[in-house]
Amino acid sequence: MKLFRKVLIANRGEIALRIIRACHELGIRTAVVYSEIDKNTLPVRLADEAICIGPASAAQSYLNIPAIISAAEITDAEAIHPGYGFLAENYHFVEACAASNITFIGPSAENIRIGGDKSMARQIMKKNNIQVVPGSDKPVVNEKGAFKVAKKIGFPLILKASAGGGGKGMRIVKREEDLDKMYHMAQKEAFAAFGNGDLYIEKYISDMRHIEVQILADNRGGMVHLGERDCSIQRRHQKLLEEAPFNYGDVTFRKKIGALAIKAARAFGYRNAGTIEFILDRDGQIYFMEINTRIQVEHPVTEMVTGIDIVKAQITLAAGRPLSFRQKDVSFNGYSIECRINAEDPEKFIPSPGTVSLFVPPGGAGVRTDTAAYSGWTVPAHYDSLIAKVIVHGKDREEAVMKMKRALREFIIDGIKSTIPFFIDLLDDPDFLKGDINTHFLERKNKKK
Ligand code: MV4
Repeated sequence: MKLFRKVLIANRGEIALRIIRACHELGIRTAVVYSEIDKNTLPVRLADEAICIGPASAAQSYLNIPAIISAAEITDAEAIHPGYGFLAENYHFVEACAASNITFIGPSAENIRIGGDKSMARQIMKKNNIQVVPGSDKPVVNEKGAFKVAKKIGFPLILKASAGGGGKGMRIVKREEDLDKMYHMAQKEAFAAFGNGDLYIEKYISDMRHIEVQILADNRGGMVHLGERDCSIQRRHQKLLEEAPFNYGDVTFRKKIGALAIKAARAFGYRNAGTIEFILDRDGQIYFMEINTRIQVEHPVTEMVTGIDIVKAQITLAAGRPLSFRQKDVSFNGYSIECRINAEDPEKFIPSPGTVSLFVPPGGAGVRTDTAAYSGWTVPAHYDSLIAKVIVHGKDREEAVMKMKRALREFIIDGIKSTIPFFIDLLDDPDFLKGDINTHFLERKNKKK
């Protein structure tokens, strides 16, 4: 029996193409939605069908739930893959799919609702004896509540938006006298961004590493982890480079953090593909941070070291199939690094949309480029500026770094600015080469200049 006859892809760019490829390898027909400005794009060309759902503005196209449900009905698609961003973590969309008898390729609406409520997710972890950073058990109701928690955990602390992620509504508070002001600033920012000003508090962990674990879960309680990724190289809360495995980890570390991730995912009753994010502090303590209920941009590094196609797995699991392998069947081979190439000024990190006059992605052994760009394509200013992901695989970190350097040097993107020069510089940094990185690596590197 076929998994699905046809899948609708409710996304654009490289991830839409990634999903089209997975579907076609599974013998599933594809329909893709697109906005007016995305008419001349590769996903539109390569899917079996394409449906225009509105103008360039995401609110009127890729976020337009009725238009997307209609597109699925018109094309007779049985399932929708949301990709990442846009509607991927909108549980109302999952409910709208269910109401129209369309399978949502992803976790349950409840998984997504809880995953989007960061303070609630924290509480669930605490109840299940999974270590979280000391902090508030619930969103704090006012500055008085914030002071109460601060008395208990001390300074520095960090205020985070319950509805957040991505750094909006986040503030580090170093001293008691700053708390009142920072609380109100973070709350205002969170409300403006999410329509919800709830804040929770954590003790601030300095020099943390961001380590996350990929999970796959079927609908019958079967669950495996696909190992960890180090996503510590970020700038303004945007991940820029990810690697797998964690360079300073070993088999014991992977077993420990993998088991922890499985325990966390079980506590959520998790289904399909997901990621458990952890904070790793300088003493090696592991704390739960968040659960991500979508396919992530950086999923290819895990695919490279495990040989498992995570998007195909998502589709198979959403069709109700059980996992076809067990934890002991998951093996880890070599080292992988991903660089996110953005259409941005590499020094100022401001968007650089425009027409790509020449586009020649790198290739060769152990190099994968996930992109929907081509020579003559115009990068629209309406969406995020990711235009390509270069992913390499080598026998160890050193080989992967060398491979990435040579791949980025041969990558031709003319007509617009890209972040390639930034990565070529980063890959020569002595501390990066030692693997001595954390989430503040780039801020410090910038100061040194
Ligand atoms: C933290 C932290 C320190 N302690 N949590 C979470 C989302 C990610 N983008 C940044 N996050 C952090 N969470 C605890 N308990 C440090 C960061 C962090 C950060 C925070 C504020 C401003 C800049 C930052 C840069 C990297 C990491």
